Amino acid sequence: MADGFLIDDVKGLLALDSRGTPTVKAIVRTRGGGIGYGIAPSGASKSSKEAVELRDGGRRWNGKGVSRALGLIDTEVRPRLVGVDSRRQDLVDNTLIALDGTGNKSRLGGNTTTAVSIAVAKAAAATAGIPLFQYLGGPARRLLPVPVLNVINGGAHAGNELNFQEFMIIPMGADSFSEALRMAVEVYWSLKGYLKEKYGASAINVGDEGGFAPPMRSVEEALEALERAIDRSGYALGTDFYLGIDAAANHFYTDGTYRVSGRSYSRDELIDLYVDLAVRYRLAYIEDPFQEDDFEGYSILTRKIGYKTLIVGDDLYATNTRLLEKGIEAKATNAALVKVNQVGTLTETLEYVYKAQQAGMKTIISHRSGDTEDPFIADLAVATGSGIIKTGAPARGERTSKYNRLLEIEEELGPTATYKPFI
Ligand code: 2PG
Ligand code: MG
Repeated sequence: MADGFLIDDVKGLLALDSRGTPTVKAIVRTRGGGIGYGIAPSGASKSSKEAVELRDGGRRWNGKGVSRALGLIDTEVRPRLVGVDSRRQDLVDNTLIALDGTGNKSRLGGNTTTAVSIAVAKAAAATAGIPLFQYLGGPARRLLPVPVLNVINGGAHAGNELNFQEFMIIPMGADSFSEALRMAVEVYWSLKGYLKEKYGASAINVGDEGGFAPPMRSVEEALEALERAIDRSGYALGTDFYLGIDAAANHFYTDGTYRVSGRSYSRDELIDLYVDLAVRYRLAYIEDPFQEDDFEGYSILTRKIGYKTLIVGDDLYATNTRLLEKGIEAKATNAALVKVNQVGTLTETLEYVYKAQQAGMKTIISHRSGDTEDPFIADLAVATGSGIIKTGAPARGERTSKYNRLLEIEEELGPTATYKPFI
């Protein structure tokens, strides 16, 4: 019986992500006939501290091919993993880490290790015949995550002049995940109508994460539009919905100055802007408000408004436990974003998640702007009891695959499923 969990085969295959960029898909089979696949997603606004993707360079695929990564799965990863117990995720991931031998996965590629790590977990769950979220999180997990849905795209994800990257709606007042999703879709559609009326038909083109990319210039304009859309749908801001932003501040920072809505801000002025926006627009979530090395800026903002707003480290931590420890020490944030491919293995990701939770931080399981049909993070969100997921607008297949999987999980859990506001 236990032999059924032994890894029988590991294969690499090219897949396309939602931007049409090649990525690594790994397929793992166990002796017991369990099959699992994993596909590495890919970011556009990356932290400098992330695991490095292995790309071919050269002219084919504009240098973004992954044939070297696939070759390494065949020649190095497969021989080391065949015969290993697929339930020993730690052993599998430590093998990948040792095989890579660098501090940032640059030899095997974080895309390679991410795909293989996820595929192994899925193959083990399939062999055991239990749902992935239960395999990863145990039988007691029943908290469905509150979705923070990015419905206006800016920054590196859209062709407009909005400096903040993401403007999100948060259906906090729902009683269940499925109700939250319905409420969010209603607001998404009402936003579409509002944007078309106010800015014309081209305003409803969408960005990388399925949110609209209207020709707006100021961040207030975007938040105003969300407030209007919520109101027009018959919901109330501050009870049914809250708002959130991912500033992704690395991208509008140079030499000590931030450029927002055509104005320059010092860090202290930017703190005042966030405090003001948080009050005016009921922000329950602010991600990456400062450039990725400014732990002090984060601490000040967390001290000021952390009692009612999540201050979330994404590029700040890059799913890296050492950076997280620094953040815990500095009381930099009250929440940590989680992206498996920022660090490159599931074991390191789980270590990071539980360390953050033990320190009293919320964890948010997140997609990437270049994502795929793989719904893995939906299961991961439930498995880790995170209570929050960030996976884009309720539109485009690579985003809806996660929402649709959460609907399935909610159905599977039946009346034991729970849904709780996070603030
Ligand atoms: C982010 C992510 C996902 P990217 O900054 O949080 O929304 O974007 O994948 O481009 O890093
Ligand atoms: Mg971010």
